Amino acid sequence: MGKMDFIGKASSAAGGWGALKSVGKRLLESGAPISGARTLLKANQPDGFDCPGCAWGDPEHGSSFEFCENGVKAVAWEATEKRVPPDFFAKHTVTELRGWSDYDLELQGRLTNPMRYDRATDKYVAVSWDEAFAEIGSVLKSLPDANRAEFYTSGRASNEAAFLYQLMVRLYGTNNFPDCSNMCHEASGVGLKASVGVGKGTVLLEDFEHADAIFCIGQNPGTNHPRMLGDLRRAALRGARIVVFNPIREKGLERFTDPQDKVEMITGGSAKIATNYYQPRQGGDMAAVRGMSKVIFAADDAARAAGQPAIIDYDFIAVHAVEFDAYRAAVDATSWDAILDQSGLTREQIEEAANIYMTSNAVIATWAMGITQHKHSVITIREITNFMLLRGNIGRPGAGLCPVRGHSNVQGDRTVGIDEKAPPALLDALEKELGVPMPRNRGHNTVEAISAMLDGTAETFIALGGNFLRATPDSPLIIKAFEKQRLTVNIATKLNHSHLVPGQVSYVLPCLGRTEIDRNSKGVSQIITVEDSMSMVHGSGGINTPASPELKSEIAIVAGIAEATLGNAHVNWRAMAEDYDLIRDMIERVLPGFENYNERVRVPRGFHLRNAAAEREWNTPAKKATFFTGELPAKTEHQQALGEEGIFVLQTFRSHDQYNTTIYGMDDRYRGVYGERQVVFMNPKDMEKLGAKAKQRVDVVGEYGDGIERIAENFRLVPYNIPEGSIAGYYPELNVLVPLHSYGEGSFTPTSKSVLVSVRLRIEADTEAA
Ligand SMILES: Nc1nc2c(c(=O)[nH]1)N[C@H]1C(S)=C(S)[C@@H](COP(=O)(O)OP(=O)(O)OC[C@H]3O[C@@H](n4cnc5c(=O)[nH]c(N)nc54)[C@H](O)[C@@H]3O)O[C@H]1N2
Ligand SMILES: Nc1nc2c(c(=O)[nH]1)N[C@H]1C(S)=C(S)[C@@H](COP(=O)(O)OP(=O)(O)OC[C@H]3O[C@@H](n4cnc5c(=O)[nH]c(N)nc54)[C@H](O)[C@@H]3O)O[C@H]1N2
Ligand SMILES: [Mo]
Repeated sequence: MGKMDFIGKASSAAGGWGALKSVGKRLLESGAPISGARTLLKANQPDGFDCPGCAWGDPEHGSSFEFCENGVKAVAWEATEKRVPPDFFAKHTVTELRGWSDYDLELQGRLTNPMRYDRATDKYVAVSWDEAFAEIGSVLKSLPDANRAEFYTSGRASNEAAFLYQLMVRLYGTNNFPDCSNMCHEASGVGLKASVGVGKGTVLLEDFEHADAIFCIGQNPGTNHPRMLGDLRRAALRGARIVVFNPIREKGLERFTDPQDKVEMITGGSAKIATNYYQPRQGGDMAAVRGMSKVIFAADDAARAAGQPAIIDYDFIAVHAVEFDAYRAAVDATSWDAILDQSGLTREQIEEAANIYMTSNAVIATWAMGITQHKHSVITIREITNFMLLRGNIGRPGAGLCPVRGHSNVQGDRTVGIDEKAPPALLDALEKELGVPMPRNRGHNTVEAISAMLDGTAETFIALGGNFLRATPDSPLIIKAFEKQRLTVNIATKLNHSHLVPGQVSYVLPCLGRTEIDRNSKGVSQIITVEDSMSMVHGSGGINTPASPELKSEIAIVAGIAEATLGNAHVNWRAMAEDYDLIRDMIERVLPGFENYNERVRVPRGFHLRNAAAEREWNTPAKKATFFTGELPAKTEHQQALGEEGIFVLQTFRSHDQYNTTIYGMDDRYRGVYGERQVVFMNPKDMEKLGAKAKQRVDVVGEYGDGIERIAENFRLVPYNIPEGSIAGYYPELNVLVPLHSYGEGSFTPTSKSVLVSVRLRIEADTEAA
């Protein structure tokens, strides 16, 4: 402890030896030192498995293993040799385990047997799969209304598992599909659909080789998409401008040592990533982008007045877009005062960034949670799209929109039907395929599911992966919601807190992970498929022996529940679980773009799912790319915080040693924090105002103003290069402060990046000396 990184001391580059050291350490801790290394060589290879880490694309050329520190951790964490057998549960009551940390629970290793909660002893007890399926089926059959059950999905589920799951749930009679995407890129889907007609990114990985500028807005790829750093680095080295917007100076975006580059590793060299780094206020991106558009309009006016070529691509706009004049009017009506106050940037900075955009032929815009987890995220994404439309930067080489997805198959899960908004075309196709009506009403998203679980209108919760209890806002409320359920079922690889707040009946059903060989009853191994952020669909087959002979694949588990609940009248569930080709055949029949699915996933790298917007075909109501023409938010939370004494806007983000609620370790190397997670990053000027010293212990108190007391106790202040009035700390520890009913307009995504709080100093005795 104590190796804190203070302002201005961005000591070394991201990646490099630190990354290698960290990998070795995590491999050892995860209990996977030998088989782990072998397993790694097969990650993201044509004949191996898809890395269960992030959703960044795989390179077309070069078959050599792309080293990724955090991919290694994800693989090693799954390929551990540690086990959580029935014996483990015999030794610990659920009440006791609830006192364990997220880290300690998952560290115990892989679940091995289906387990049922026994209320009398407060312990999980092993059961047979048949008993589990039968009881789950009988509870589901007994519900008076299918809409009283919630079916959660986390984004690791394969296309096949997710498709079969939505088939079961819709045949059962509901569209209640809360999913991790609701907390993640929902706003990107909603915003892009309205603007360009497709809720996905329009670029291919190859486009990063041709872009002249890459605007990287609100994301931390050094930690969360390390393979993206390789692409950014290659772009930077060939002279492309990398323009970063992030309130925090993230080391991974500043310099990167490529662990693949021997010379760099030996000489201690590194490449600069960001050519321009802007630190806007929290939630101030829409204003920053609108400011750039304002500069572009002015420059375009001036150029044309002087008889020079236009800067705006009027030909593109005339053919492909609507609402351009109204957008121009909206930008004209937005004052520089509003732009500068909301963005927190100077006019010179905005002009400089706009100049890079104007002088670049091909531009890519990427973004992630720094954009999506705000109240105004949908319109911010639409504003980014406006900005890109101005020079026709969609649908040509080296240019386009790139929401960088989180979970490795979250995009695929949506494609194959995990969607509470029940896409009519999919429902029509399913009805045609099965000859039975599908539910047409809108189902519950994550926030609505929690509300229904709390108010008693939902009484069963089933999760295909994930850690719903820890990933969602207002942690104490979620515990109440779980306790009220008649049935809770978690399909999982590792033990987590969602398993430890059982409903009246509760099951934990252990499944195979991506890294493991998945054999059917005849011993024939099966592959699954996934879709990455660039809409590439490819096959994935595990190479490790399963963690326990009792494990079933997610597909087999879904099929087991489905058969027990619905019988085989419309779907032969068992046949599907025996042969995943049959599932793919059905996907091919009901979804466009999957022609010759079984053939095409068996070629290296798979195939690209057609993206209409990338081909300049606009599936919006106007059949054109549609400019958003509204105003800036009246006031962001950051502006509100700056206007009120003692109020801060808190963002909850990821450390370098975690995968969402999975905690690999206690370090956050790039931010200079070691050995602890209960920290809050704060500007030194704010610390001074508070009268706080470095390492001072504080409580963070929710100031949402709905009368609910929210408090995160005993965190340590870390002075950091972050805008005044803004603080940051780690999820899920700080989820106690995120209000369930504060969510994005039009997206329902909890506002995990703009939570109003105050900070109380704890008594001096608590403050350790440096
Ligand atoms: N190793 C690892 N990889 C992961 C994950 C993981 O936990 N660990 N999670 C996966 C998942 S599900 C996801 S969704 C992605 C998440 O990937 P990211 O979106 O990179 O995740 P966060 O850690 O939430 O980082 C948010 C970044 O946005 C910045 N930010 C916050 N607010 C604002 C704002 O208002 N404006 C701007 N411009 N920036 C802002 C923060 O400073 C931070 O750098 O990563 C995926 N990959
Ligand atoms: N405050 C705050 N809250 C957030 C966020 C934030 O930035 N701030 N980010 C949000 C985002 S972007 C997301 S995506 C969600 C994530 O929410 P989730 O996807 O629900 O959470 P994870 O932590 O990824 O889930 C971890 C668990 O998944 C299980 N698991 C791992 N691999 C597999 C597998 O192959 N199959 C199955 N069946 N189970 C598996 C393990 O049991 C593990 O404990 O959290 C959201 N919550
Ligand atoms: Mo995510």
